[in-house]
Amino acid sequence: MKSNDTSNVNKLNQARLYGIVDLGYTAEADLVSTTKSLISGGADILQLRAKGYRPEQVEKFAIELLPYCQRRGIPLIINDFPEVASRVGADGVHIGQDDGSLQLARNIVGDTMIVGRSTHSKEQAVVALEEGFDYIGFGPLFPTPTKKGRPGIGMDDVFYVENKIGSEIPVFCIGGITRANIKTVIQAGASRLVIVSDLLTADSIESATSEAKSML
Ligand code: 3NM
Repeated sequence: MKSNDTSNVNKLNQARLYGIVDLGYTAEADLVSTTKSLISGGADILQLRAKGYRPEQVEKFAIELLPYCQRRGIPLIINDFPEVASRVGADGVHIGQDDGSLQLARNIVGDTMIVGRSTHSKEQAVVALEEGFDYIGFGPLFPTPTKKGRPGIGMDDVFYVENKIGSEIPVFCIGGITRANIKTVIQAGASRLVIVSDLLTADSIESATSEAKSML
């Protein structure tokens, strides 16, 4: 079952650039400034990703970031932790292939929250659509330092997934996407992207984000 929060679903449907506030790149002390820079640069939706952190730490980070996102009308999605998303009143949760079914997540977060799924093949993308997820990530298109040890799946299936799935729910291509290769990824059929390290390691996160956004 998809989210029944029409306001957030509308924002999701219009989103082109999905930014991630990733504790792998951002120090705890910089979480708020990074969030503000991504939003000012034009990120349409944000995820809080804190691999290796305990749920109570993620909850603390989320509580810190939510007011800034809410003030600017940017949905905040919590990676991996439906319980945290539910407790802090986030806009959504993002879960991976090994994190159980959509129904399991819905049992925790309810019917209004956005629930997204990582998919790594066109077959997984089709299954996620059929299951009823609100959006999918599709990748990693290229090898990436943000998910070490994963081969890139390449761009051959981007067109198929964008047409078959993207006509129903938003498809965000992810993994190794940078300002230098955005054009190629768009030429392969993508219309919505997630960019993490290229933005978070830039001298100016805001300028890098706005440059990426202008190419979408
Ligand atoms: N998920 P960057 S790839 C968090 O394919 C994440 O599901 C992926 O970071 C997936 O933009 C990825 O630095 C890393 O490559 C994205």
